Amino acid sequence: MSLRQQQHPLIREWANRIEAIWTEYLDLADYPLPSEFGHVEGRLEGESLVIENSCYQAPPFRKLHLELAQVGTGLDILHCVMFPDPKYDLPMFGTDLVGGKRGISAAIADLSPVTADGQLPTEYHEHLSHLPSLEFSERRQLPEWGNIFSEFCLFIRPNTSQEEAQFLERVSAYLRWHCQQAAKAQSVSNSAADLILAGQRHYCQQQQQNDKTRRILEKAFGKEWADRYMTTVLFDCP
Ligand code: 18B
Repeated sequence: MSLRQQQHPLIREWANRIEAIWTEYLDLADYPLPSEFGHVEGRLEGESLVIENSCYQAPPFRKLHLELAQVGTGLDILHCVMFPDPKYDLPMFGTDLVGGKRGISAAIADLSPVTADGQLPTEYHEHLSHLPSLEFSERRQLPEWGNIFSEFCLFIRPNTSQEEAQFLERVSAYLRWHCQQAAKAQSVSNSAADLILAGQRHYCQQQQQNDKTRRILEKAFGKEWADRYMTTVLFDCP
């Protein structure tokens, strides 16, 4: 049985949706991850961790990464990042779901700016600021490294199935819009691309400071592996 079948229903549904939207809008080709990182199982200090990675490339994206993970039999994780080719002025789409039998504790998704002024492209800002505002009973506070996220970042603990459904609808809308914008993106000058690349590097460096992610990887695979994984698979830069 695949890992996905055993995971929290919201994780399974979000993973299925991400792949369906990618397939609908993008021309997917395999992205070769180092073979040791496709399917990984680790166990140190009695904590087992299973990771399943899917990775694609599709213009104008350099890399599309979807990862499902399970710690022991209790903690389920979905992680996904879309890395645009820096020749295009596109934000970073990222999402993380963490939870288990007692429910999802963290549901996060954002379209994050990478330009020096910290602003999303005008069309993105315009579109996102006109979406109807949503009620969630529990919004969560971003950590300090999370200053990379936009004002439209959703970070909640869903407390009802209705809130789960509302999260899923809104973040699917983010992803669909992003794919539609990407399809018509025009490439920028080399000097603009250098700035975008620097912005993507900064995004990755901030994400690498997530100690909650790092600790789980370290417990199952050790410090060195965890660092290599975070800098070459989760948040790498060309
Ligand atoms: N992440 N997450 O991806 N993380 O990867 N994640 C947690 O209820 C993993 C991303 C983000 O409060 C938690 O507190 C593991 C992306 C933020 O300090 C755990 C992997 C984004 C927080 C994990 C993984 C992102 C967070 C704590 C690799 C956003 C809150 C759960 C498979 C675009 C951090 C909780 C804080 C939390 C674990 C964000 C356990 C192992 C792409 C902001």
